Amino acid sequence: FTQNDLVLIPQPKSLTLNSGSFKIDAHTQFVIADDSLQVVTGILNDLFEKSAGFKLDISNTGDENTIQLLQNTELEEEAYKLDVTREKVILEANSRLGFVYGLETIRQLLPAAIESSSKVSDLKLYIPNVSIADTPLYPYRGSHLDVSRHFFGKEYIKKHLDRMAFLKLNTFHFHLVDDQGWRIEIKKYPKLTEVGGFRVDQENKPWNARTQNDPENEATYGGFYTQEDIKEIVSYASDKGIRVIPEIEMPAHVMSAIAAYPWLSCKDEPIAVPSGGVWPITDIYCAGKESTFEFLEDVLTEVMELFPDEYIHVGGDEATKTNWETCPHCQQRMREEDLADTGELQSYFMKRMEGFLSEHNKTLIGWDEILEGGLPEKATVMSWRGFQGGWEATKAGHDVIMTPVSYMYFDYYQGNPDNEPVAFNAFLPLEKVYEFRPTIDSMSVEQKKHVLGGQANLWSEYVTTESHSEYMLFPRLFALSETLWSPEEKLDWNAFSQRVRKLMQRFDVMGINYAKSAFAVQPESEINLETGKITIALQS
Ligand code: NAG
Repeated sequence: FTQNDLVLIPQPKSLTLNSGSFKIDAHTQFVIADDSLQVVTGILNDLFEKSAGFKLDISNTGDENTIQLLQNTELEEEAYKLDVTREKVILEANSRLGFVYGLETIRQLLPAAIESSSKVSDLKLYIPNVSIADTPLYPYRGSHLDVSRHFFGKEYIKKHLDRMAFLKLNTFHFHLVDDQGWRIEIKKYPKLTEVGGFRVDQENKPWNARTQNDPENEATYGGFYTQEDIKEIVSYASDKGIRVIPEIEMPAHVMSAIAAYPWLSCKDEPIAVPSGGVWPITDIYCAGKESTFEFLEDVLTEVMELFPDEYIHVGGDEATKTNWETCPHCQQRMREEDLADTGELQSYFMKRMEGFLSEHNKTLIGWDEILEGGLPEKATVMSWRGFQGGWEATKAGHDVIMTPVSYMYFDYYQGNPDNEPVAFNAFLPLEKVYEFRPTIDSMSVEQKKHVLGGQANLWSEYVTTESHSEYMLFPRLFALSETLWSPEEKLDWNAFSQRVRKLMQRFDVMGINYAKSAFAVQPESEINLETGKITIALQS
């Protein structure tokens, strides 16, 4: 083995390649001290079972010809150490996460053929002798999927979680609510999914050409996750060391909820779940009526039961407040609470939600619009309209997750639009993603500590199928993974490109789609600082 044979993404913090290798055969055993680790051995065993035709036995003792998972309480939560020698493999970690990452590293060190779904004759399972000490740069390494604009079933979500674990991403942001579909069962409000989960099928038309109101036709396109589905997804993720953060949008991007329960809006008039884009979105929750808050607390109560994570995302983006300007309930609320404008009314709304979540030991996350009119006391900000919002929030001592459109919006084109599937009209090539750094130079050391990491967002207006979703995600998620995990001095575009090309071959064996055009263009583009959007200027 030479250094070139090691196709690891993300690059480990430190790695030494020694001569020789460890050979896995049908007699190799996993040794685990703690039975709870049995589940993580599946990362390799499930692959061996299909491609090699055998699984490794799991034992509590053993020395030669073993892969040993040893607890090391001195290591940080996400760290691991891997020592491969001719005799055995020692993987040390202090938590399930560390073991998952170590096993995923072993997986990437093994030949791509192990990913085959059928038996490979003459499969050679050699792991090069390496000594790795690894730990991530940032604790929050996220991937977001919008399942509202188009619905993706739970089996696809599980596949996505596998791929996240493969890339050592640890947080799944589940965008469950938007105008075009409410995707999570809420027992107290069954119409949210019965009505809000379905829309008139206009899948034959481009997103922006769909009519908004089509009462003539039946609402047949859609779907939702039952509470059982959600539990299954959350537990599947947890086995892979991935936390799941649900997003329950408010006060805007909620036409699906208003279609189910019109009394949630200021106008209390029936509307339909839109089949395509709506702009501006004037149907938003009424911030004056108490019933809105009772509803949201009920919904969040069920959501908190299902998602054990500390964070609950409550959206907050792009709220057009024209209804609030004229709604008597909202106006009365503003007088009573002494709020100067509707910006402050949104802030009041979010602060109430934050208070409720805090009482239940949850932390609110919101898009950076929640800064307007005053940030709730303990909120974490997801900065999407650039780095500015995040920067402001760190100054005020708040934690931040950076997801700026200019680097992290995977619904944008990654190549020349003439050759790409239709996407949002902006440009984000692979190389640009690789330039992503979650902190900005002008931040103080203290501010930088508040930047928990970054996240790529895949909005699904234009993404209608699973294979298209994969196309938008890969290989750009490779770049995200490495920029959030590997030490900055290890980030090298040329070396990374070589590894991406090789990992693409592995993806071929895994049967995962990706943008084969990823290297076809250079990021010769201009960023509009006002909107954060990139003007496409291509160079073939
Ligand atoms: C924004 C919207 C989102 C939309 C996306 C398309 C956020 C926080 N909000 O306009 O609903 O799908 O961009 O790129 O991104």
